[in-house]
Amino acid sequence: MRIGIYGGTFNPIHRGHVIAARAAMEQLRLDKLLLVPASVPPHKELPQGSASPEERLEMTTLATAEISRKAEVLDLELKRTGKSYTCDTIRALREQYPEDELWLLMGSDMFLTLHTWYHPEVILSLTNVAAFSRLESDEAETFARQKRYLEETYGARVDTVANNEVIQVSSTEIRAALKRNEGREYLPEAVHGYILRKGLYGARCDLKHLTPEQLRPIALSYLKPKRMPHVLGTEQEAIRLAEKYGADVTDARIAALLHDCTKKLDLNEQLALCGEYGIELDELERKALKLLHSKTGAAIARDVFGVKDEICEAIRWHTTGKPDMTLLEKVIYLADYIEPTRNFDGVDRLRKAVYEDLDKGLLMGLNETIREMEERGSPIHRNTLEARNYYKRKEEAR
Ligand code: DGI
Ligand code: FE
Ligand code: FE
Repeated sequence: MRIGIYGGTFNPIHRGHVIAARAAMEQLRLDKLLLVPASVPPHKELPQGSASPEERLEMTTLATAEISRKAEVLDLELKRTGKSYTCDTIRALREQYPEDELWLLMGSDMFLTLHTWYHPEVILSLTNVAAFSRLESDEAETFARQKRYLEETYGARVDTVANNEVIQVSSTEIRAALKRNEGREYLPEAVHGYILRKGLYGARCDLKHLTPEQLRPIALSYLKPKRMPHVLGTEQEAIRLAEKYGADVTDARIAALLHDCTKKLDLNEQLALCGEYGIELDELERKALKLLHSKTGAAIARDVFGVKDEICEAIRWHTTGKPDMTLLEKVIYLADYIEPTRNFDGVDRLRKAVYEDLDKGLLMGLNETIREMEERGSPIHRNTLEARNYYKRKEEAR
């Protein structure tokens, strides 16, 4: 495998990093890219008002949504105590990947001072180096000289990654912009949402009165990158269904954006939220992780975003359904089920039914869930069964 290693303070990670990372993946034909947020960078003190190491780790993870599915974030520098030295990181990664081709990525200023780093001979004996460079720049000659020096002195293998698009902005400038409530265009969407939600770098945002457009980046910041397309797809499907069946489009969008906001939490984290919000659970819910996120998601929607009851209820019932659902509840249940990235067997038949007759689609969806649960040997929740029986009787009465 060809593996890229991209370290940095990432305070915060921004579109300049994203573009550089993508250029490196493509030009070096990397099979994997490891992003390594630094804990205490050896060459500078972190400015006051910086994000914590954990927050920088989380933002870096969110940014991978705009880099590649092959990008991973490592916390090894954050776990190590004391200063982060690149040679220690490279030693650890070489041990983990003894047979692979490693490429340490860095900006041009870093590249030009590489021989002054702590143990450059160790670094250069364990990994190749790729420096980002702007074509048609006057640095070409300095670059070539440094490349030759490193090759001759350390037997290094050095390459360059052309990076013309490089966004001419630094994290320092972005932090200043965020303080003025600007800077959105320089940041991956979910990273910007995370900064607003946590009030990092002096950014301020009233979470209680958001339009769907304002809510979208913040909602994305709750998700694992691989779930983001699903939630965006659910928003689009909810708009179409709300328009077709006359539900409130704004309410549908807000419910769709928040419906899975607690999905990435594990069982203990879910149970802690249930305790905090006084959510009652039956025996099955206490051990079926997947049944908890709709309840905790509804609680977060109300508590953090001040969302009105109808929207919270739509989130609350999106996994199991229930008898006698409101129009908005049906729209969210079904948008979640048939949004464009869903691709299970029979999804097209279900899509067709949903757009012919909402209740017919709903019954089909409920039956499909029950069939799937039976196939997997998972216990079916009471609400799912009651919902199915209710809509079955309703159809028979027509
Ligand atoms: O959160 P999503 O994956 O987008 O979708 P969802 O909220 O509809 O969750 C789907 C999962 O929930 C799926 O893995 C099956 C599970 N689920 C749905 N109804 C029941 C259920 N699990 C059990 N045990 N019983 C149910 O009745
Ligand atoms: Fe869900
Ligand atoms: Fe979902």
